[in-house]
Amino acid sequence: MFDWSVLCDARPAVMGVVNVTPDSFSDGGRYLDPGAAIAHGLELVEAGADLLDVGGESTRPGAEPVDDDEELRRVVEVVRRLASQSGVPVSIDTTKAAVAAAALDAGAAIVNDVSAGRFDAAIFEVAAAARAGFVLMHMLGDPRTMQDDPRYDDVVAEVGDFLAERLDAARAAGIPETALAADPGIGFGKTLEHNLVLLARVRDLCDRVGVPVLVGTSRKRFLGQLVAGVGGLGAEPSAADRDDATLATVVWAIDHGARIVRVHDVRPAARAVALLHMMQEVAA
Ligand code: PMM
Repeated sequence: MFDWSVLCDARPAVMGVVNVTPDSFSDGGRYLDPGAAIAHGLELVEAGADLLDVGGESTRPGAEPVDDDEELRRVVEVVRRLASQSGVPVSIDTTKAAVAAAALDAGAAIVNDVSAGRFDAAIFEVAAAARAGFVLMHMLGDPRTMQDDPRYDDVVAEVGDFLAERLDAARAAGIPETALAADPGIGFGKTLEHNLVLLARVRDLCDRVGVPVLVGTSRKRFLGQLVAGVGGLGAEPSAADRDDATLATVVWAIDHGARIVRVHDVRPAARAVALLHMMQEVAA
């Protein structure tokens, strides 16, 4: 049975991203070949990843959905090989119960669902039956429309309410408490300011949800906007040039209560998290 406390109680965990997609905003097309994706996953573990997140459907704003067969074709072999060879738990980044079931069968230990069970209700039962871990993420609407003028009265309260409600639904479907993690969904139906407020108040969110919080800022657009705009540091950097800004948010999130960070560039994040953990121990 998967238990988050084993992975992230003593020390925060770094989740390395393995996108087997042609169109992810950050690394689309680079690891579409299963061999390349597997090699990349193994490199991320070498670089210090505590777990790997394999995804076969891009969730970037405006992305077109992928059907079950295509998503299965992309991810199952990659999950199977990484689960048996990498030595770390593998999560499947999907919103589909059929894909989650096949990936868990192939050795995945966690379901990472950016819809938090809203797109395919059966996904909770699939995870419960496999005694898998589950990440519930907040998103406003769906990827096709989420960035069309997102609005909140109080983004932290509303994201917290959503996660609390979805956590209850997951518990009701039989997923044990220790298997659950929650994620504010940075960039999923949020403006630059919404993302900033959620990060600034990630501690409040941790207190609210009572399960480990995962934060995924890696290479996201708002980092480029921040560097160029508020930071006044020149033109907006491309996705591949946002790893330094990502690192700053990783350190912030961990220092404010997050227990899992999802990143593309694992090595600096793993080093920063280890260092931060040591400093927190000394300070305590
Ligand atoms: N971000 C992306 C995809 N999956 N899952 C979780 N739990 N949290 C995230 O922030 C998240 C995610 C988009 O990034 P990618 O296309 O580079 O994988």
